[in-house]
Amino acid sequence: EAVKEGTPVKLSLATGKGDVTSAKLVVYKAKITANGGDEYNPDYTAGTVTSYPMTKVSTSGDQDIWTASFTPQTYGLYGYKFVLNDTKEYGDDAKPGSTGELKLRGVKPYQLTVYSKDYKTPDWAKDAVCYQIFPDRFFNGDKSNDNARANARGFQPVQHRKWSALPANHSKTPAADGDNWECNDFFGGDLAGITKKLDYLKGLGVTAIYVNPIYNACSNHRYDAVDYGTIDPFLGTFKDLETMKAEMQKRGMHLIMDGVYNHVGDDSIYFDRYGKYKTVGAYEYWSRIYDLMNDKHMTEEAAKAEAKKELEAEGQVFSPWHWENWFEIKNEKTQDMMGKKYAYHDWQGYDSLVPFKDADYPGSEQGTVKSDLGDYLLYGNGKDKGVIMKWFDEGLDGWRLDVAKEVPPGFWADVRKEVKSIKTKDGSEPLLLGEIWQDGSQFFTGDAFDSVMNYKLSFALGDLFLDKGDAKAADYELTVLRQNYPKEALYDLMNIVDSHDTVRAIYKFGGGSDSVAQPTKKDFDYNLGKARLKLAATFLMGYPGMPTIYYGDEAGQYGSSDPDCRRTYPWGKEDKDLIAYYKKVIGVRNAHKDIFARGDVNTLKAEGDIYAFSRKADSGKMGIVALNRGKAQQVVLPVSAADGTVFTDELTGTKATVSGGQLTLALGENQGMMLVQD
Ligand code: ARE
Ligand code: CA
Repeated sequence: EAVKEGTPVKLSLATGKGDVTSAKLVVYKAKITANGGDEYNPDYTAGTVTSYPMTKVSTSGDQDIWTASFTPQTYGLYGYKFVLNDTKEYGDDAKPGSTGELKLRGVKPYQLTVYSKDYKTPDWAKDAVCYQIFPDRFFNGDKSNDNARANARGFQPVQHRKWSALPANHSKTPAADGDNWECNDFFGGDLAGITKKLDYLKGLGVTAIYVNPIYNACSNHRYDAVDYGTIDPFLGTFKDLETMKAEMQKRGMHLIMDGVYNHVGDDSIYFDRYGKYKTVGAYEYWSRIYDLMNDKHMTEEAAKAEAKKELEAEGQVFSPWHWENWFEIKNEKTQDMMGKKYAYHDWQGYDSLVPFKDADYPGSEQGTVKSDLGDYLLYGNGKDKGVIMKWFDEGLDGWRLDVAKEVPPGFWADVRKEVKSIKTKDGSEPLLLGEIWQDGSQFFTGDAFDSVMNYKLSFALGDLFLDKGDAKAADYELTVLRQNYPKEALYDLMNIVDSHDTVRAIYKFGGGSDSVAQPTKKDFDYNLGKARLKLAATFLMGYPGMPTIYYGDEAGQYGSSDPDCRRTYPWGKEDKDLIAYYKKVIGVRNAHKDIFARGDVNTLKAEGDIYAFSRKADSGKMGIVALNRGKAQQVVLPVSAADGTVFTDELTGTKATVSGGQLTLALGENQGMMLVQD
C-alpha cells in the first residue's frame, strides 16, 4: 500500500523454521528520469540503497517470523527486497497471486509508493463522468469553417469527406504524401459541434469533457502543433471556445484539454521545416536539430552551400555522396536518416513530430532552472503568460499531458507548482493528468500528476471480458494498482476501455482483429461485443476513478486501430439500446457518488466468468457490482453486511438479502448488476 512520507513502515517475512540464520531488508529509492521505452521500470540501481537488519520476533508452527521497520522520510518511489543468510534474495515475482521469488541475486524489488504529505488531487474528478472527444469526428456544428484553412504541411490538399465515410487509411487509399495521408483527412467536426451536443452529453450524465488537441496544427489529430497559442480554424475561434465553455459551465461540466509539450509539428512556427513562417527563430534554441548548421536555423540550401565550401576547401568535390557524408559526420546520424530533408531527431520515426531537447526544459537534470523554453511553456516573459498557464484563462480545468514519461520529470514538478497555485476560471482545482500506459506510481508521489489515463485498467478489462481472459489475472492487476497508487490518485484516474490510440472496445470484445484495417460488421460479433461493452461500462461506473467514455462507444461505433478507431459519431444511426444502457449505469453512479465514486473497494469474487467487488461509503452504506461474462448462473458472494440486509440492483430493481454472510444472485448471461444497500 502507498504511504505518506514520514510514516513508519514495518515489514514481516516468514521463513521455514530454522532455515535462515540472518535476514536483511534492503530499501531502494529510485531515481526518476525521462524515459522513452515501452516498458517502464523504476531504476532502483541509480538511486539510494539502505539496509536494515531484520529481527526474528517469533516462531509459530513451522515458521520463523522476521521483521524490520524503516521510515521513508521523503516522497518518491521506493523498492525493497529481503536478503537471507547474506546470499539469497527474496522479492517480487510480479505474477498473479504474487507468492514472491527467491533467487541468488537480481530479484525484482517489491514496490512502495511514498507520497508527499501535501499530495491532494481535485475532488471534482473523483465525482466526474468524462467523455472523450476527437473533435474532427464528433459533430460538425459550423459548416462555414470547413474551409477555414488551406493545406497541411505545405503540400497536401485537405480532404473534406462525407460524414459517414471511413477514415482514410493508407493501406487502402493511395498515399498522396507518404505515410501522412490519413492525417490529412478531415470531416469538419468542430467546437461549435460540441456546444450543440452538450444537451445530449448532459442527458447521458456526463460532467467532464476531454478534447484531443485543438491547437492550430496540420493533421486531423493535431498532435503536431503549429502554434500553441492558437486554435485550428477548422475547429473554430476563441469565441467558439468561450461559448462552449460557458455552456458547459451552465451544465456543470469541466473541460480537460490535450497538452502536447514533448514535441511540436515540423511545419510549425517553432521549427518551420518548410520555411513558411515569419517567426522563425523561436525554436532554433530548443529543437533537436543536430547542430546541423552550427546551432543556427538554416535552409537546406544554405547548409549545402556551407558543406560545399568546407569540402572544396579540403580539396574534395561536392557530390550527393559527399554531402551525405558531411551531413552524417556533422550530425552523428545514421545512414537511414540521410534520405530526409533535414536531420533532426523526430518522435518515434514520425518526421512530422519534433521533440524538444531535454536540457531545454527547466527543472531537467541537464538543464537550467530558467530557459527560453520554460518561459514560453510555463513561466511567461513578464508580458505574456506561459502557454500552459494561459489556457486556463480560456476556460481550461485540466491538462491531459501527452507522452508524459518522455518529458523530464523535473519539468512536471515545476508545472505542478505553477498550476496548483491557481484556481480555474470557475473556481475549480486544476487537474494534471499524464498520458501514461505503464504503472504510473512515480507520477503520484506529489510532485507530478493527479491522474493518468488508466490504460492498465483497460488491459485488465480486456482480460475480464474476453472469453480467453483470466479473471484472476485481471484482479491481480487491479489489486496491484490499488496498492501502488495513493488513494488521492486512484480516485482521480481516467478509467478507460479504449481511446483514440486503441481499437474500439466493442470491436475487441466482439472478437475483432486489429489486423483488419477497416472492418465491417461481418468481421466481428457485434452483439457479443455490445454485451461485453455493457459489462465494461458497468464496471467503470461502479469502480473508483473517473469513468471516461470515448465518443461514440455508447452509440455502438466500432473500429480497428488508428486511424479506424476515429470514425465519426454515427448521428442518426446510433444504437439506441446501448445509449439507454449507458444512461442507466451512469445514472446509478451519479445517484450514489458516496458509494460508487468515493467508497472504498474490495474484490468479492474473481473466478471463471464472474467478477464482483464491493464498495463502501464513509457512512457504512454498501454497494456491490457483480458481472457475469458467461452463461446464466447463480453466484454466491461473501458480503460483510449483517444477515437480513437487503440490496437492490439499481439496474433492474431485483432484490437480494444477505443470509449467512452471503448474497446469492441470479445473474443472466452477460448480465451486470449495480446493487445498493437499502
Ligand atoms: C501515425 C498515423 C496513424 C498510424 C500510426 C501508427 O497517423 O495512422 O496508424 O502512426 O503507425 C499522434 C496521432 C497518431 C499518429 C502519431 C504520429 O494521434 O495518429 O500516428 O501522432 O503521427 C506510445 C506513446 C504514447 C502515444 C502512443 C501512440 O508512449 O505517448 O504510442 N500516444 C500519444 C497520443 C497519440 C499521438 C502521440 C502520442 C504523438 O495519444 O494520439 O499520436 O503526439 C505500449 C507502450 C506505450 C505506447 C503504446 C501504443 O503499450 O507501452 O508507450 O504508447 O504501446 O503504441
Ligand atoms: Ca465545421
